[in-house]
Amino acid sequence: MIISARGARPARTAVLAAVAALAVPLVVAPIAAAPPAAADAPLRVHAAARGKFIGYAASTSPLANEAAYRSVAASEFNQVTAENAMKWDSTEPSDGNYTFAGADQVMAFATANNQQVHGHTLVWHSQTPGWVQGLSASAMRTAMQDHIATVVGRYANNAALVSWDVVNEVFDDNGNMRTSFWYNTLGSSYIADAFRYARAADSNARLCINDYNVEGINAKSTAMYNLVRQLRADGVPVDCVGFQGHLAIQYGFPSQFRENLDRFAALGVQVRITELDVRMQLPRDSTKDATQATYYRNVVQGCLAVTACAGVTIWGFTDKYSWVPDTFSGQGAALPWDANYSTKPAYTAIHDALDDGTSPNPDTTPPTTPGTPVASGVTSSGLSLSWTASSDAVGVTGYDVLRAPGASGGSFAVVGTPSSASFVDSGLAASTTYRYQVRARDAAGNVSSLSSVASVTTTAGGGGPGPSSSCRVAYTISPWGGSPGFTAGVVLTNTGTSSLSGWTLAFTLPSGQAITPPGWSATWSQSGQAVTATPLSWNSTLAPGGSTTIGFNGTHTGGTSEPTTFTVGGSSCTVV
Ligand code: G2I
Repeated sequence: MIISARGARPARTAVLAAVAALAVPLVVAPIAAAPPAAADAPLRVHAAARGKFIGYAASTSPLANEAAYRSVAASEFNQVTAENAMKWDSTEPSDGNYTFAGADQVMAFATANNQQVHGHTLVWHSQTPGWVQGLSASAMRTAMQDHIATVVGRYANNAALVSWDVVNEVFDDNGNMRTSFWYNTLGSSYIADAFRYARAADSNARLCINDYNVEGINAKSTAMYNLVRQLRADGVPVDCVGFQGHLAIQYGFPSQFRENLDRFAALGVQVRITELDVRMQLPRDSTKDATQATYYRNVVQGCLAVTACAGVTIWGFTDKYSWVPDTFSGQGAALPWDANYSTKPAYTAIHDALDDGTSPNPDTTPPTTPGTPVASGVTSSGLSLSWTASSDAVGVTGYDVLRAPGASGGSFAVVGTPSSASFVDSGLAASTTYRYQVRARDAAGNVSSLSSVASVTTTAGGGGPGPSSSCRVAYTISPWGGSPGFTAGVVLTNTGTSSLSGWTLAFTLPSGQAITPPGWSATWSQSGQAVTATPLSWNSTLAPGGSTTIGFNGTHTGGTSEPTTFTVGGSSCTVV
């Protein structure tokens, strides 16, 4: 509680500076290699010990270019949100032309540093290109479907991506629906549709609705509460509510913050603070810093007190990169690190709220590096890996298995999290080289260095009649609660060794099911129960290992079973 008592805190800045001087890529290990006093462990160690995430919003340029920024980001946080790089104007600036450089950069940094990624944001009135805003109702709905299917589908199989802000800021401060171009064109139904399209594209990611000025109990948060309750009653897949937390010391701390989290938790959703910052009138002084610190502490303690609260994300972390001064004239200094990466009382407050004595001696030592994985039982589509186990003073809780396509190039992504030192991989392409690495983790969230890389080439397969499968289909059907409708998502992957161009996917819909045109990300047609999908220009070529997510809405007369056989060009695909 006494935030000014930590005279030794500047040592953290020195540690970080030393880390910054090390070669990238940075992992958590450098800080733990010379364990500081237990109470000086980074935020992520304490947060993990409490079962929460502690996140930051990543700014594209310093994440790519600035060692000091990267070192704080890597060492202090276990979750990241792209501040701008996953928004519509970044990912689909013109109709059907997708660009993922910034989004992929955040994914790669997160994977290298064992961080989860929260996707932000799919449907918003801001930072959405003009071409979307002028569309007719049916074209706008199709554009939304296509955008969600493509952006969510891109990361659906990436274990780092754990959640999405599906819709953002749908309310005015008085609790009325915001009269955005979305609402004005489609009415409020766009909200439920967006969640259904997102679920169809990724059945695992947690799907969130997010807003500001909803932290306390007020007209806006009550409107949000009623909307979430209704959506869930209608069977709409809303899993989570994000409270942005853009606070200002001159306006006071939101009233009934904890009670507000509690009432949403009682609806069965996860809650989280998604964009925390606490601005002040400049210049800073020690009194304002102390008030700001109490706000940060209150938010973290509120989240800790509510089981359904998953964690807290800070909107940035250094005053060097913050949206606040550009938006609120004369205000700023909103973040826990100043523009020179020195910590402020706000940092100490967050740290000490997370480290409140329930974990008096946090484990900061990572497990030893596991051995290089060794492959056995290699077939045309799968293999087994095993490796020499890591050791840990407290105990290894599991491993991450990372895989990259090809003998070189291609980035590593987590494909499995076994609890012991072996893993079976499947769904691989024949005659294809893959690289594998493993790392170990312990209960406190410490992660070992990555093992050396093993390269494995699958066998040619064949032997039986006909060619081996060179496509894979993951089909997801999401029934609409209370109505005879459903949304279906199909992830089609080229598991062959050469590019797949101008493909035609065919399957038979179970009887009683019918497609409601037009579907998205493909040209769909149905004749009897036979369905075909042909690509659009942007997804007509799938490179080896590449995939595309397509989908459609449909109706059923009671049954929502899935098709069992899918073919591309007449050859059967593996179904997962
Ligand atoms: O406005 C604060 C946040 C409120 N909740 C949703 C968040 O997504 C939002 O983040 C801010 C970013 O922090 C800013 O960085 O969203 C702003 C856009 O509404 C972002 O500002 C934009 C500037 O307006 C653009 O001029 C600039 O090109 O950032 C862009 C990239 O730097």
